[in-house]
Amino acid sequence: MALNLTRRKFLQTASLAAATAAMSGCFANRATASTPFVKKPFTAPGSFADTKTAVGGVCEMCFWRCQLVGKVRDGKLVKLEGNPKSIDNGASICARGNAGVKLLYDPDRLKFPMKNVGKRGAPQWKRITWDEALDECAAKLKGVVDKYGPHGIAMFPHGSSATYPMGFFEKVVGTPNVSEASFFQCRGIRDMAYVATLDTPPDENVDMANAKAIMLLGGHFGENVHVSHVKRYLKGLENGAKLIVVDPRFSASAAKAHIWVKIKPGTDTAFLLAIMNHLIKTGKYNKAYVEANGVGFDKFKAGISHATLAWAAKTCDVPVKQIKEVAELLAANSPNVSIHPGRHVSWYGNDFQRERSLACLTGLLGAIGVKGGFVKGKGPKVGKAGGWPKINEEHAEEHALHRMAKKHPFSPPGTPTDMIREAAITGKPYAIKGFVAWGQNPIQTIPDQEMTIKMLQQMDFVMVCDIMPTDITMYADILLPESSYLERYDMIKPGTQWDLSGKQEQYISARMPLVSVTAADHERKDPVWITNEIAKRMGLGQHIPVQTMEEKTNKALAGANLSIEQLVKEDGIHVQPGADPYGMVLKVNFFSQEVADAGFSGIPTYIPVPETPKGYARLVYGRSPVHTFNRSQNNAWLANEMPENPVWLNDESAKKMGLKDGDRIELVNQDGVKSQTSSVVKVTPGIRKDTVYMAHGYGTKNPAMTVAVGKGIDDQSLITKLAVDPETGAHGMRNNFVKFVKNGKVLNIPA
Ligand SMILES: Nc1nc2c(c(=O)[nH]1)N[C@H]1C(S)=C(S)[C@@H](COP(=O)(O)OP(=O)(O)OC[C@H]3O[C@@H](n4cnc5c(=O)[nH]c(N)nc54)[C@H](O)[C@@H]3O)O[C@H]1N2
Ligand SMILES: Nc1nc2c(c(=O)[nH]1)N[C@H]1C(S)=C(S)[C@@H](COP(=O)(O)OP(=O)(O)OC[C@H]3O[C@@H](n4cnc5c(=O)[nH]c(N)nc54)[C@H](O)[C@@H]3O)O[C@H]1N2
Ligand code: SF4
Ligand SMILES: [Mo]
Repeated sequence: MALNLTRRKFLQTASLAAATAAMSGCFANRATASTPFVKKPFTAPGSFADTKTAVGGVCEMCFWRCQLVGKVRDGKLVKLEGNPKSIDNGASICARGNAGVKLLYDPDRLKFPMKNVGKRGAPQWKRITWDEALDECAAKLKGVVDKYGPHGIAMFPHGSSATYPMGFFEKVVGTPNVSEASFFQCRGIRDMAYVATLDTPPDENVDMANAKAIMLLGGHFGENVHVSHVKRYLKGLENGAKLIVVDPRFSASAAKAHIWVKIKPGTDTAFLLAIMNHLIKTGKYNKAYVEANGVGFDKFKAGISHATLAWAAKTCDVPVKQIKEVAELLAANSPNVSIHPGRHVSWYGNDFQRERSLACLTGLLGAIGVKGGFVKGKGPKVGKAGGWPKINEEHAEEHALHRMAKKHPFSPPGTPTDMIREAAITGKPYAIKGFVAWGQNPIQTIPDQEMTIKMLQQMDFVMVCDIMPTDITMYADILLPESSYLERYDMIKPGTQWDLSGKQEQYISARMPLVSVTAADHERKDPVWITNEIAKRMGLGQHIPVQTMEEKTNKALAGANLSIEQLVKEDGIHVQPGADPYGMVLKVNFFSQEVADAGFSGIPTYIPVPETPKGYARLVYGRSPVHTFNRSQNNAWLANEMPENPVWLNDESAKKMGLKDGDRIELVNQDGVKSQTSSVVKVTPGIRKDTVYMAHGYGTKNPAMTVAVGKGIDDQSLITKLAVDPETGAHGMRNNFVKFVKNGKVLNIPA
């Protein structure tokens, strides 16, 4: 009772303070967030000694959200560093994090609200006022809702700035047609498969730092860069962990591996089933854990007994000896093994079963709640803030396309992308006529660009809120410029740490502006302001939960007895004692009745992928260590590091094709779609003959991205054949095949 009262009082004080702060700033540009400086600057090296240190930065060059400080000289941000107080990334940040400075001052950034007076896809921009832009967005979106219902709107969000508007569209407007890139093209399958198997989504931070063995499927750490994640992985290797990397390509991780399994793409589930079958047959699994916590183990055991080493060797094109070696190595180090759950897992359309297999293997080894295994660090409690009331959520649920069609019962939150696109194009089972992209670039993020463009062209209205003129902005009717992550209050980043320092600690950081957004040459605004202004104009202003980003931040911090002011006093990060991450026991659904009842295989099953047609190789993709998807392509510093994406080709194949390293080429896929831009070949023994590889995110088409336009090849433009994972409705994107084109001549790839 007393605590509740105190908390309530605290909340009232916090929102009062925030309201006062908002009032005092209401005549200036609304986004005039003051920069919190520390009184005694952190030691700054060399020429940065004359700078002031701004604290409270949280990076969003990618979604790992490392904690930053900014070096500011004469009001200008000149350098970013890891916040030395961070127990997560520490003082380290990656190349992309560093280059945030260049994004902030990129002359190509969106500056003013714009109206497209040309065509979608071939825009002609006219600068308009915020009032004009907001009036038009609200009127058009309301028009769609009035005519077609709330489900007539689709929203494609991604990133921290999109969470507030997403709440508005889902809960207040009431549309289910929200497709988040992080779920449907990234990790949604993984999370749902682990929940079906272990009752909880995985923490990517499997305890690699304390593992005796680590296994990665795909997972190309070093190219996939998330600072504290990579630190854990490297610490594990430093401590002597044995590394198994399963990848058709000699990735940065494969280069560090004790065993590199050069697997045939798409066959990983067969590989995992054979390992599990071998461990069971030879009695080398964790019987104690399985007996105590296994569900449906006998069914599972019988159901995978066909998966012999010889079968998998043939299916996966891997020697029997090597599969056995991997199984024995895992068994010898069990239970202290990190079976990494992966992150980008939307691969082939058979991915739910692979992710279930990974979770089952974790359980079979008893690698749960133990050092080196599947653990979940307990983070600190923070308050919820900026949550919209559930005015129309019921309407949304009733109109969710996958529920109406009784499909994809394991869909992650939102609606499967493909169902939204289909409905929009066919008008069935209902019309979708209003489109909002907020922090997502669906042109390069979602397979089958032609379908995406068709969907956009049939809309009555398209609104895009972004910071850079990426390709999706070319399809906007109204384009809204947002302030960047370095200029706004935004989100809370809590976390936990036990493996790097050995101390069990938790932290709470909040994104604060490192520089002021106000300037004469632009009119960027933050997502709370933009969303609220649209809500008011749609006649929904009475539901607005917070007035400003600062209020939202303070409210969330109040849940941890903190405030912005207090956090600044603590140099931007509050650190408190943590909790023991070990000891967790989870039951393991080896056979899942729930999955079986939904009409799928309740025992993890390998579903074969389409074979590579003669003359082609399978196109797979991954990360450039110095870029984040497409979003960083215009960053001059990063573009300088890797201006285009070389296409990896097996050296023996290259020789037969007459291609040399560095030759300029184009690609053409199985549907005759040719890349609109070119790149160079990287000739290497480090890739299978049936596979070619390139980094994702290149090949920008928008001339407004003056650094990036036309550089490298857009992998997505060649992914015309898509797969949909039946359990989740998420996309599979690696069932496309390409040939090389040199000087206009199509070159077959030898088998
Ligand atoms: N072919 C292929 N497709 C893929 C992938 C792949 O590897 N290959 N990867 C998949 C994965 S794992 C993911 S997570 C997704 C990523 O998908 P996206 O998130 O769509 O990828 P980005 O290219 O980063 O595009 C994000 C957009 O947000 C904008 N943006 C950046 N910061 C802000 C901000 O603060 N506010 C606003 N309003 N906008 C901002 C950027 O300018 C850009 O237009 O793509 C998926 N799709
Ligand atoms: N620098 C940088 N780091 C990033 C990002 C970024 O944009 N830039 N994005 C972040 C995000 S959102 C995500 S989701 C992650 C994604 O990063 P990951 O989760 O590591 O992505 P994967 O698709 O698992 O890994 C790509 C690797 O899979 C291999 N591969 C292709 N097909 C197969 C197959 O059939 N089987 C196996 N075993 N391997 C295969 C490819 O050769 C490649 O080496 O990266 C994150 N980190
Ligand atoms: S990993 Fe790099 S880009 Fe991602 S949040 Fe950290 S510093 Fe920023
Ligand atoms: Mo992702």
